[in-house]
Amino acid sequence: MNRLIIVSNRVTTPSGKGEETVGGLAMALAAALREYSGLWFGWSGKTVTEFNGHMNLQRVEGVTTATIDLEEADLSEYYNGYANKTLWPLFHYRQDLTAYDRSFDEGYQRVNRRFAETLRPLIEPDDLVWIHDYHLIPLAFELRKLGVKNRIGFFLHIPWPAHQLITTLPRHKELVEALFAYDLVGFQTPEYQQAFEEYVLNEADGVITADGLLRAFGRPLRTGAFPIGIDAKEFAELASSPRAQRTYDVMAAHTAFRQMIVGVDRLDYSKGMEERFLGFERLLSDHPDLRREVLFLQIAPLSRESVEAYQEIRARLDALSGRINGEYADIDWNPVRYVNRNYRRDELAGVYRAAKVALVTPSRDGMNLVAKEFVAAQNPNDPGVLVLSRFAGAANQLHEALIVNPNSPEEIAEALNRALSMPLAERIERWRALFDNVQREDVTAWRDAFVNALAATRSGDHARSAE
Ligand code: ADQ
Repeated sequence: MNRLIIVSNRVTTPSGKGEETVGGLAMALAAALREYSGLWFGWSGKTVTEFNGHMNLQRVEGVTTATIDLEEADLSEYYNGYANKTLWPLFHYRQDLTAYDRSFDEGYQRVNRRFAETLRPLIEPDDLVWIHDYHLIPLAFELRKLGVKNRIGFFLHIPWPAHQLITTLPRHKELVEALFAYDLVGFQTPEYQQAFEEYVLNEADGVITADGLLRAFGRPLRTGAFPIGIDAKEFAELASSPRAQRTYDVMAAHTAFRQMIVGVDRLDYSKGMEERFLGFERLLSDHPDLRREVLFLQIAPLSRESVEAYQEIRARLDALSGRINGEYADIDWNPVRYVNRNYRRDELAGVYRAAKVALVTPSRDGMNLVAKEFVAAQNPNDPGVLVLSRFAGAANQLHEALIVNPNSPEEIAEALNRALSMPLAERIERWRALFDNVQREDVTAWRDAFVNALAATRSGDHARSAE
């Protein structure tokens, strides 16, 4: 078996025991590396005054990691700059929040070069290299310049935006051309894959060859849709662990038999939380009978706090939750419980299980793992209902959820009302179909599909076509 080298912006090494609070991507990558030998390369999360290329190699819980430190300027131009102020908002359809600052672009290229130069000596001839996400789009291009001929794959965890939107980015063509240095580029859904193809066919004189490859910039590229999943079995087990049970009991006692609606998201403007709060408010105003019967718990750990747009959304959510509580609360009931902290995964599983409804209503989302975790955590005999945005990649698989337009508080309120009164038989029927999908298309299926597709690409195509 080939060694696997995984590269992502940040390296985190979860133990897989349910104790950590890291996000779904980190969990998925660590799981992949436990199966294959190889290593995980990326930024340590630390900064130094001057970049020194020093690499820190470690072996933690069966996973070898190699990390580098970055400079402050790298952080502000690459991570907080081009990645999170330009690509993230644009790829989530927020052109209003997109910064088109040239120095960000330069920092982004510089960090990708630094990644390539430090990673290069670690790559052995038969290694498969798997690069993750929008921070590192030009990495294969930089590695090819240094003579790397290995098969290199890229997986985009966030949406690929519509053709017209990406053309608003200065030098969009260079960004797309850089993707043609890969052998395989994977997207979360066929829709994002098609949006990418459409760009290439229209803007770069691309063609689709007889064997299904996309050809442009003088190079062939295999693309595919690889919907990411969770470790459904592990998550279902976590949901009935003692720690989850304790969390469930605490929640049940404190909700005093009220029906709990839950939302769990990084505090990000793409997650549609404002409209969701308004949807819940609408439910309370339209259904006075429900007022003391329900409560909405929104868990939203702070994220990317040094980026202004994140400070703004935080302030707006603070105000909104305060306003709804001010309007509707009573001396013994608060309709909204809004919490900004992280929880252990087993506690989170207990929270999901205690909820009657999950509100997963991003305005755009590559996939959304919370939707899948909620499904996996349910009690099969009394499952809760998933309300899901049509703009989450997960809606492409989880058809039995109540699908809503996340921009419409009215639709959210209606779906909530329907979910809260759904008969047990319907809840069970919907949940079974959802769980079946979450279990079948799990993180192992995702990883194997991607790695096998990468291994099956013709090694050396790039070396040949670039000559
Ligand atoms: P994210 O935007 O981070 O991921 P998501 O897929 O929902 O979105 O993953 C969030 C993860 O963080 C989940 O595993 C969740 O359990 C965890 N989490 C959230 N709040 C938490 C809390 N308070 N305590 C502990 N854990 C918490 C990006 C893309 C998504 C895509 C993933 C994976 O934006 O669309 O699904 O990558 O590809």
